[in-house]
Amino acid sequence: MASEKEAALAAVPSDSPTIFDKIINKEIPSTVVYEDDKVLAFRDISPQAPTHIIIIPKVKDGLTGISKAEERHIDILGYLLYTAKLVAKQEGLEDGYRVVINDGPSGCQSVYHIHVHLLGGRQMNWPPG
Ligand code: DGP
Repeated sequence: MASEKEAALAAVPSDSPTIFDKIINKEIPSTVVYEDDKVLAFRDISPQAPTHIIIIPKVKDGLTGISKAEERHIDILGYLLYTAKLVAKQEGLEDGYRVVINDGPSGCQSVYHIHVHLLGGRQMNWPPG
């Protein structure tokens, strides 16, 4: 299996449907930890921490990544971050956690449907790799 970096460098930035659409539509399985009418949160297939959850908007609306954000996306961007807080509490991450948005090849983004990574359950390092 390619590393996350290799996957990111191989990914072609586009607004086409991604694997996350299949997860939203339940065409492929995922371990969902939170869902409402706006967002879906599920466990990452390649966890980088004991808790590693991906939070996505159900409607992409052109928001392939944070660099494509427009004013119309402000509400959903806030909602994604608020959901990260809710899920962190649900997961019992009381000592802290990390919230990450990768963008573009240099940011190690491999899936072009904006997503927030919620990582926790171990001591994080700084700076990140
Ligand atoms: P990023 O590199 O920021 O684009 O993160 C994409 C993440 O998505 C990566 O950590 C692995 C995860 N991922 C990719 N495909 C699947 C999948 O089919 N199922 C699940 N649960 N996670 C996936």
